[in-house]
Amino acid sequence: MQTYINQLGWNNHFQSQLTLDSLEAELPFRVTSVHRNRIACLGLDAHQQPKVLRLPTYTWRNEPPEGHPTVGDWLMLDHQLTPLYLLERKTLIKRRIAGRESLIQLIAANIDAVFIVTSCNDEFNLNRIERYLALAAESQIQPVIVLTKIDLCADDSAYVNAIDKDYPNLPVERVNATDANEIKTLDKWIGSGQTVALLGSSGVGKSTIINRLIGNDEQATGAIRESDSKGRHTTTVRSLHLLDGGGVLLDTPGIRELQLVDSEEGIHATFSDINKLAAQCRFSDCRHKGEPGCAVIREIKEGRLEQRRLDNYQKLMAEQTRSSESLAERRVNERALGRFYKHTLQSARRFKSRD
Ligand SMILES: Nc1nc2c(ncn2[C@@H]2O[C@H](COP(=O)(O)OP(=O)(O)O)[C@@H](O)[C@H]2O)c(=O)[nH]1
Ligand SMILES: [Mg+2]
Ligand SMILES: [Zn+2]
Repeated sequence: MQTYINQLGWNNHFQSQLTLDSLEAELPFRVTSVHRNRIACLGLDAHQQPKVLRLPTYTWRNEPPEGHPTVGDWLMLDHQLTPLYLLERKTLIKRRIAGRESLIQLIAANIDAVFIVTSCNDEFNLNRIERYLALAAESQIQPVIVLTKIDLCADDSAYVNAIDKDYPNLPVERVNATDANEIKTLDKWIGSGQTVALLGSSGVGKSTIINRLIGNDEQATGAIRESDSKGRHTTTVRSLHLLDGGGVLLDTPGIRELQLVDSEEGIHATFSDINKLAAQCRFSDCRHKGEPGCAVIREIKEGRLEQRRLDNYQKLMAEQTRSSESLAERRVNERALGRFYKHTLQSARRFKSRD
């Protein structure tokens, strides 16, 4: 029988990181939401009772961005419920953010599958879907496309075909998210102890799916008006939701700008067909922009590859290279700054001890 903690997603990957001593003296808690100044966690206390804990994020103020707890993380606590350390993550979803000191934002940790939620209307966008696919592939997370609002669409086959054509192995589920019966088709992706993150634009039905699956209206839902979207996003915080059957769902607010960072392998994997073709180009540094003997352009001319996909591949690669470069630069600067502080601190101490 699965224990409560297993239902929350605890498994061997985490257990194997602990010594026998820490298994006795420490308690694993899972981070269920992250707010500006605090995080919420769920686990069993020293009396084996389920407990919701709120901890100040202040504890991690000196950690680099990747050392901060994010939704889905496992955090070890002592029996007094003081946080000790984070366990090594199985998977991590992150993005580049502009104009902030840290440059990256952790979106979620320890995710087993992502539902890329998109609706059968103008919101549907293959370029955006490919962005999510690259993100999932980078962390080797199973992607599932969830097409919502099929009840509002006369014929959804065009949307299904558009995905099938380029990604024949990618599972596509078509649902009316407001219908609890139809939503059952998603159960097969959410085994006990599995954690599934729902990603996609605002208004596509992520919170609606979660409410139907957990059987109550825990998450606020609603149509958003893009024209005055200020504060109108119904979901504002990332949060985990435990299903009766034992699966865990992660709701996210629509992410307006999902900039890729450290995702080179994920992008390569998503566009592996173009990669294979590129190996047949006459020049090894072919940019597929009209060079002679270009296998990629030949494929486009013969109608077997869409120009759109090549464009998006190159765009995502350029973006990820840019973000990864500025991130690397930032890390070097941070290390240099660390040395600088240490140095001035030491001279200040020396100075002090002299007088
Ligand atoms: N008819 C219909 N309405 C839907 C469907 N999915 C979501 N909605 C509606 O779309 C609006 C936005 O849904 P919400 O779950 O808040 O989207 P989120 O921003 O992705 O969490 C709500 O009014 C939902 O009732 C669907 O499959 N069919
Ligand atoms: Mg929502
Ligand atoms: Zn080429």
